[in-house]
Amino acid sequence: MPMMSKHLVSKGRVSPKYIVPVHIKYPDYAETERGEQKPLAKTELSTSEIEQMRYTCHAARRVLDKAIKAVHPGVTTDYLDVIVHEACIAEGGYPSPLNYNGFPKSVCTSVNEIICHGIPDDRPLQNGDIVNIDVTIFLNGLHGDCSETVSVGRINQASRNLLTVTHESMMRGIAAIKPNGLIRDIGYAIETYAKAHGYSVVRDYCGHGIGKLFHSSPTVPHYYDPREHTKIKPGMIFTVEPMINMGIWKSKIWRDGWTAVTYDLQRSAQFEHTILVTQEGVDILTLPD
Ligand code: HM4
Ligand code: CO
Repeated sequence: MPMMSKHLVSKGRVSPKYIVPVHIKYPDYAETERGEQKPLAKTELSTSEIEQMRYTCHAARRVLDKAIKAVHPGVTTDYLDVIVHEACIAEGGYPSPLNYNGFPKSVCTSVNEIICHGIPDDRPLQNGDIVNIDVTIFLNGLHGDCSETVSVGRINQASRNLLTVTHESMMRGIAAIKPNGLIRDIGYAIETYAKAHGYSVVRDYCGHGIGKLFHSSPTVPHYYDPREHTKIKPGMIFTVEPMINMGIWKSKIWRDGWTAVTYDLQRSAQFEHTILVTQEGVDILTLPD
């Protein structure tokens, strides 16, 4: 074990992967372990598909809530993976991360300085940690995506503030969504709020369109990008998932090729909803019922 401060996450061991029963409908990448096949030219959904999307997104929330309830000091992120894997199957769905571009597990679990795409392993969560659980389920041919960062046991005031500000920045980003407005309005609202609290916004990972594909257009930056002129249209479905850092925005990736960690090893938090743009405004699809 290398010398490491107790504040830092060390990499645990990754267990062998689980299988999904054959009665569950798999996304196209499940067997190839590659990305998604994109000749799905039409990404807009019909009215009935949007109703299906509401169901899928509610299922994602139920799965996430089960995982959050399991978070306690001493519990491994592997155990959270088992909970999410089984809960997705119990909903009749497939855990979207599993085999997506070779991702080895059914959920992303990102502890402390991990920004996103943490791979569940055998490291027990410690009192004072923060952990983001990012759940995506593929159900009825559609993906639904949500995440929360929660405390493990008792966390300090600085971490509590990070969680509060990160959640509020997501909600302000969502509130900035206006039909016929611009995608960049979202990042403007998030960045303005996060910076006012002394935090930085991750630039290397963005929100994304979601539906028949796990990741599609539009790309949704959580920072202000003045060059971005994409219009927000009714019927669009995408995620808002700001990653907010206590230190600088820069990131690096572990040698596992997935785990994104803050460059300065300070903590990062994230919250995520899948949203539908309506004629009037916005529907948050991944709220609890
Ligand atoms: S892969 N979560 N997330 N996340 N990918 C396994 C679990 C994963 C992602 C991801 C946030 C934004 C974008 C993406 C993405 C391509 C470029 C292949 C479409 O992979 O955009 O992937
Ligand atoms: Co992701």
